[in-house]
Amino acid sequence: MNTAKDSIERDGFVVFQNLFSPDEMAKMNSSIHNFFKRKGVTYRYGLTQPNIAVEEPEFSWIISHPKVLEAYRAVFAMDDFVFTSHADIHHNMGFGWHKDDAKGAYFSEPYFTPDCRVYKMGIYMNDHSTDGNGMSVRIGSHLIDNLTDGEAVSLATKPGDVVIFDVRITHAGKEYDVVERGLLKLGRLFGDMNGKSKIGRKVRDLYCSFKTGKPKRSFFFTFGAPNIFTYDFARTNMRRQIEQSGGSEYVLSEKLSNELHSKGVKTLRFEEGL
Ligand SMILES: O=C(O)CCC(=O)C(=O)O
Repeated sequence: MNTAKDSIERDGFVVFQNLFSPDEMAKMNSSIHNFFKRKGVTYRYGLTQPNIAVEEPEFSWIISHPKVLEAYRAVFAMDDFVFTSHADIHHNMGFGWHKDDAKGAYFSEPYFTPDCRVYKMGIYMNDHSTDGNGMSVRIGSHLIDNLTDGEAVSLATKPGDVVIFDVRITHAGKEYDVVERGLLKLGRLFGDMNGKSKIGRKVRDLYCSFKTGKPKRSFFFTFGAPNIFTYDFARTNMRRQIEQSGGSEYVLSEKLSNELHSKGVKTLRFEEGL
């Protein structure tokens, strides 16, 4: 029988169905909605909030949820793993094919090796079982150092399902269509090189609601095996999160750390700085 560990090591991802209840999904969706009413970083006319695990306690229950930890125990096939402190929420963000390795900058050693086991969880608020707008992956591409090899599949997730994927896998979110690309181009003509203007974002929000009825919302966070690959990823990713969020905090609250420790999961304090 194929275990979750077999699947993630062979394919680079595994889907767990119905991990969260409808009530839990409604709570998560409403937390993302309310958060973005008051805060968030506009980028390519979508909204994101990096470093949400450190900056916003409202999302802690998800990271330390017993079923989340059970799913991670299954993919690692061991109890010993570490929360990297990486977590972000997204609203109408679009992504082309990429790996979450910062093109190699997240790691200090060659990382296309079996010891690199840094696994991200993606939770999608909407039903992507037929629209192809959730996560797409190239099967087995976590073992390949390019963005083009591997059969591409769209993951047909429903609210409550989660995807755990190797951060080295080539993956994409919803790609921008011709109108959205046109909007970005128009913005650039007016000097908005990275789609950061709020007006542009509002226009795109209206377009997305008109096109799909509701915004695409998602939540991502990362755990890893206790080794150099995870520690490198955690530190360099935290630098990126701080830079993008404009914040300065990088240590998890005592509350979330203690919660994870009480369930046998390690956390990081970056005691020597970033
Ligand atoms: O929005 C998505 O579906 C994919 C997100 C993604 O690719 C990322 O966070 O690296």
